[in-house]
Amino acid sequence: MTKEQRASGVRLSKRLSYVLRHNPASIGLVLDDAGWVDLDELVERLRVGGGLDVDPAQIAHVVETNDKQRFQLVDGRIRAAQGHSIDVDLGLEPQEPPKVLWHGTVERFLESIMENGLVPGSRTHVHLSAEIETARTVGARRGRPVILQVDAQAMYRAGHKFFRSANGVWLTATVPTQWIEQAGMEQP
Ligand code: HQG
Repeated sequence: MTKEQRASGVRLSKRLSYVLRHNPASIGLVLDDAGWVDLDELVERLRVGGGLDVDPAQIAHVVETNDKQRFQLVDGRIRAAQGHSIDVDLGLEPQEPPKVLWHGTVERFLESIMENGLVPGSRTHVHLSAEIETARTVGARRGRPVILQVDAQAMYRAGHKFFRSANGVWLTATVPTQWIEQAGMEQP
């Protein structure tokens, strides 16, 4: 893959994330309750409503090669695996999380997080990861990453529900402060 092909794949992935997670209406698209839409319909709406000429094979390629496996393509239908701000029911079964899960954030949010817990913001869930490295990368999108350790097992035993998306992201409604501990701050 050339550098340009990779860049255009990333652009298309971002566009798909926007449309399938946050704003299908922006191109006149309607998702079903679980967030799925026909691939052919998506292609058509991207062309007519979004002024973007892509074919189904290009989208399938992005789905396959996406670094975080952000999309699912099954039986000619596509959806985002997680990350939604619009109300969709991914149909995930609650499951027992690992002992600890990690959340990457930045220092400017800490005071509020330590006061209010982790809240989903515009998304439907708080996003957590089983690997500390992933949390570091997520935090680093906004600045110097601060890693929070979530006592997921104890939270689970206290009755909180956890879900694992198709691409391995752990989702939960909120994380009250009592289960959060700061794991360490990156050196500049
Ligand atoms: C913060 C990307 C103040 C939270 C990533 C985060 C992820 C609070 C921000 C996925 C807070 C929300 C999600 C509180 C939480 N007060 N700030 N009480 N509670 N926050 O983007 O977890 O590449 O909605 O720490 O990889 O950063 O797009 O969530 O900084 O998996 O596929 O509020 O997005 O995936 O930000 O990222 P986001 P996130 P993709």
